[in-house]
Amino acid sequence: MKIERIVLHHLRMPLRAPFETSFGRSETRDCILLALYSEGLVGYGECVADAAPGYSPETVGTAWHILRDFLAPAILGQEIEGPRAWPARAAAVRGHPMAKAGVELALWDLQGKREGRSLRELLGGTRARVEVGVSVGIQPSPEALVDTVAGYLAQGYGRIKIKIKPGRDVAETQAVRRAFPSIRLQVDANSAYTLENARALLPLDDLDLLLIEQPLADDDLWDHHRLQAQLHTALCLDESIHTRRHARQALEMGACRIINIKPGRVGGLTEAVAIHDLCYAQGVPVWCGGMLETGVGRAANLALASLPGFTLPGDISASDRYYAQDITIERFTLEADSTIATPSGPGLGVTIDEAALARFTQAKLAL
Ligand code: OSB
Ligand code: MG
Repeated sequence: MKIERIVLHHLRMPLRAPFETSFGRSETRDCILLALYSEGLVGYGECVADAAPGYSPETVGTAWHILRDFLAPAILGQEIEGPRAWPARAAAVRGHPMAKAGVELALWDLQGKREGRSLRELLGGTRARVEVGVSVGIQPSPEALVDTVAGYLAQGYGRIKIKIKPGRDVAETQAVRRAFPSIRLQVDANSAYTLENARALLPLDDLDLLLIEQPLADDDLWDHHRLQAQLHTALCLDESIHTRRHARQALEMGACRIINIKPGRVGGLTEAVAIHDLCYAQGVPVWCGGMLETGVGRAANLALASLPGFTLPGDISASDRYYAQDITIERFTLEADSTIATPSGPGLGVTIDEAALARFTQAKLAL
């Protein structure tokens, strides 16, 4: 396919409720929507870099620069066989996985539209519906957290993840476990602890959690190995895993027993599927993480999570958990069994709501 034109949109969308993690609190969510034009079709991709470098070093600003000055010139006006050929071409740029993943996703959407096949089919997904959970931000008190969790359980979410940070961890998790003794529960620290102060987390080991996500630094596989050796509960890595090589080494080292796969963090769906395949072959459970995606990124995550190794529920909540107004016409809704249907239309299977897109666009660049 020949890529004739690329348009970048910097979006800022109001969240329905503020989202607080160990690295900060947001009331809005920024991202870049990419549109790649080829032979009468448009493919869309979402670059999940946030406004601030809290979760990862990338931001909307760095991704805009890398897309405009390096990644777009590597593909604009040129032929490319398809999305699987993109990682090799993008390899001249070191790092910046979220910027790269945005382009790759638009290429997957184009390929699906050309062939009349859904992204799920292209990736080899096997399920028409995927199990999902909800990621609950840090709340003002343990009581407020229990109330918030009760609300999501009432909506039908069958798995709850709560965000923790030092001083806002054990009492909160115990309160939720006491209120709901049998729910599927997990916690996410977003790298807020050191091996020394992670001792405070040892009481979590008695709460029958599915996993403890990324307690220690993003660049620290070894201390995750040391912490895992002190716990019965499985550690799950998010921020530490950027490539299939990291995944292999983390598993060999015993730094985790579960991996959270996010296409943006690993540079795109090709690498995401490779990490899935590696884990699936070893019987290691994976699940699809989330970055508060719009309907575009959400459609992709649903397709990815339909692969057979995604045996734990994903952070892929219904559209209305995040946004009163999304940029896709399609909205993803929760079924009674805590699943969401994977889109079945060609490519991502979503249509852009042009009025909503215009409303949320802060800046636009046509290349
Ligand atoms: O660590 O999984 C994370 C959101 C933004 C950045 C990092 C993370 C998250 C979430 C929310 O936990 C997942 C979602 O519902 O999209
Ligand atoms: Mg996480």
